[in-house]
Amino acid sequence: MAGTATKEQRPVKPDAATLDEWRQWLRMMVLIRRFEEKAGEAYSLGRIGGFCHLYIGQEAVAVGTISALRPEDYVISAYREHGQALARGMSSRSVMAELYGKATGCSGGKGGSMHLFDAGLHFMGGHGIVGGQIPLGAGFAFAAKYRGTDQVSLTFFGEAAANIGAFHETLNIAGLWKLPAVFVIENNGYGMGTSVQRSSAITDLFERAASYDMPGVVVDGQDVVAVRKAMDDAVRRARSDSSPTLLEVRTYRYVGHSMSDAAHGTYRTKDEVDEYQARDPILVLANRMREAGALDDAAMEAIEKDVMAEVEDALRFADESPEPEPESLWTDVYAPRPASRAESRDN
Ligand SMILES: Cc1ncc(C[n+]2csc(CCOP(=O)(O)OP(=O)(O)O)c2C)c(N)n1
Ligand SMILES: [Mg+2]
Repeated sequence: MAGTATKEQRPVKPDAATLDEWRQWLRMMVLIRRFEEKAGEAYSLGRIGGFCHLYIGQEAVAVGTISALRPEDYVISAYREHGQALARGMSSRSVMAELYGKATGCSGGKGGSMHLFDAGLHFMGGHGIVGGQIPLGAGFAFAAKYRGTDQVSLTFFGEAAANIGAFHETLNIAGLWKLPAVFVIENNGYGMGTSVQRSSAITDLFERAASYDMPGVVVDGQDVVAVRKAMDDAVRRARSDSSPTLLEVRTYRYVGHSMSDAAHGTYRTKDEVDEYQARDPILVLANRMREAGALDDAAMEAIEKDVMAEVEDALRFADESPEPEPESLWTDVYAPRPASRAESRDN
């Protein structure tokens, strides 16, 4: 009922714990933004090689979803995953060093930008094959259910990946077997230079959930608070009822698909980019905090300063770290054979 704000509808003033969370989310989103800007610069200077897909503009998706998880829950993603790795708790140093291909990187310098892994944090990659991670994400959910733990599996993928066969096969089985999974479509409107309108028969992608007997939810990805709320509901369904959710987050990337295409490309207008930037997720949260009296210019400057010090430190660390030893080419190729299996086979 537009314009008839009753007492109940008036926004409740956030309590201290909420404001504290918002502060953490703001810092994390600023960290991801500055980290990515500096990674882009380092790429242009030839310090980072190979593929590199920046996350600038999409920060609220990683922060709003991952912050709802417990440490033992699983996270798996595609190649645009630097921000998700940071939001999951990987250090700026280990992510930057991986982008630099250094031995101190999270994957020993052998994975690079698209293959960030940290099994201790249950961050299961970083995958370069479009949609390849979607069945794996369901696999983690199946493992949790099979073992009787209450872990939840969160799988990220782009809206273009939602057109591949593995998406449909996975959601079918996740719906049928009631897996504790949250499937997040990061709908940034484009798969490389092709808009969702040109590649999908329906553009309300969350509606595809109906075919797989699971709730389909859509949320504004410029608003981290809204993303978190939708994710809280999805996690509750997964953990308590062992049931999956398809969560479509409408987001936007401000920069090119990867380092090889121009800032906004020929497939979209600068006006379109400007429109999203006017509702930048960092700005939206910062304004919300200012309205609640929880942020002023000095506090924002302090966050920026603190974050820049962290990113500069990560760049220095990556720069000074050693290259992987040539012998390391032979390690981490296959998992070591467990001793018990080795014995039974040899006998
Ligand atoms: C199986 C496969 N096909 C094609 C590619 C090339 N490719 C890399 S990214 C991409 C677009 C994917 O777009 P989307 O899923 O929307 O994710 P976004 O890049 O927008 O985050 C394509 C086609 C690939 N890596 N793997
Ligand atoms: Mg996309």
